[in-house]
Amino acid sequence: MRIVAEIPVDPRCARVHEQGWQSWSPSTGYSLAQAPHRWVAPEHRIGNYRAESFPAGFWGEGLLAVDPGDGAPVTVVAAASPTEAVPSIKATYVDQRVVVYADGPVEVRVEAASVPRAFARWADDVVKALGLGAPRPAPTIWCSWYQYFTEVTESDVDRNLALLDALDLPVDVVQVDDGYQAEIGDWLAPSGRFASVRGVFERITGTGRRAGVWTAPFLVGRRSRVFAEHPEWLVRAGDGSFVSAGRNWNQPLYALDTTHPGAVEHLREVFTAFRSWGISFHKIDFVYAAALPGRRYEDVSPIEAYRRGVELIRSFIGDAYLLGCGAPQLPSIGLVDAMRVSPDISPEYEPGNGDVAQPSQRGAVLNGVSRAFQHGRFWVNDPDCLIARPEVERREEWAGHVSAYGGLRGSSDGLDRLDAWGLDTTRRVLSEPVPERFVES
Ligand code: 9PG
Repeated sequence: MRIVAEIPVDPRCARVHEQGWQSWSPSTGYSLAQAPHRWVAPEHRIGNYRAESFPAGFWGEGLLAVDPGDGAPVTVVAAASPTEAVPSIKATYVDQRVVVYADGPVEVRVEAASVPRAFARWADDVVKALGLGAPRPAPTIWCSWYQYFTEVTESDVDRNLALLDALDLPVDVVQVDDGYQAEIGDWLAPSGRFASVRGVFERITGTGRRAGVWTAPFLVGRRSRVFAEHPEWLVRAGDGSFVSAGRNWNQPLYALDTTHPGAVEHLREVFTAFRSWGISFHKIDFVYAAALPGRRYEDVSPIEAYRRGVELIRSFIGDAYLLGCGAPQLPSIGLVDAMRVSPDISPEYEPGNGDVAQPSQRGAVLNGVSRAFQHGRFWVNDPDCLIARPEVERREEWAGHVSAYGGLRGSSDGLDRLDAWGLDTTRRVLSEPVPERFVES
């Protein structure tokens, strides 16, 4: 790491704003006295953070800002080529100064503006440099995850499909989340709760709504057929072992090598099948896996491997709408229509183990606010779905957040679980016009 800035500050009022690596990584501002959010359980590190350890101080992935707190301008330190390389940026307080270090090329900008506006101005310049057009407006969605989780059944989807019509809710896309598939990696084979994968999507489109599907296209679970039959498609460490992509669903996870011709054909097979079934919305999740460091078939950087993987999917899905989740933020610029900018919402306000990268309203709100500047510039922001059923703690606050920071708006309650307030609020949040931007530059 080399020093890239030394900023005189008022230690009582100064704030450092960190931006994390991927959708679920904590992103927010801190006073110098605060301890930044870090993982609590080591098994959540790979799935939520990039750094292997955090030395004392502040740590942003490709983006960090310092507000000196004395009225002097804000300093933004940002990746010089955010779609090619994302340096880690560290900041520590020493003797009336914040010293900023980076391990790769960064741009240091001084802006007489609030931190959100300073970030927005940087984002405007990135958009201009890359020649990006305005993002496509998002459809409204109903998502199965936050009511049924991995236990979703075919009849859960059918029942909610019927209720959408009965209640006349303004939902464009019915998005089936995790649980329809046989295994992580085996996307075209049904789980025991579905007669087939194809059937449910054809029934959705048969009602006149659009069908959406969840995948974790770059993850391969230890129990999957893909793992058993094609270990050569996985990213490896220097010693030849499989690189870990974390642990979830009670099994170890590995990363698909997006540069391997066999893996490319596998992705083609999966996504062209989805396309032939009329699926026009894709939530691609846990995609950080394609950007893990390791040995690949072709010798490309992890970010290059990630971008190739997403570009491949894009090339297979026609003009379907593409939502990134668990996605490295800066490396995704220009690749997705919408982006999850937060960890998962949960009926509980506080995260179970104190780690705000884990499901909670507190963590989802922190990220949704701190990444508001991205909306309308890099993509449409997805702050995660509205959940409005009575058991949701502080549900009025969550609905207020989705209303204020929702670019993509979704509902994820069993519609028969909503009371009058929940139903009215769902209808309202899904019907509101979405602002073009949340932060002006
Ligand atoms: C499906 C879910 C939903 C949800 C996604 C994502 O750290 N973790 O182990 C971890 C697990 C799941 C998770 C996020 C983090 O949720 O955000 O909307 O699609 O997968 O499994």
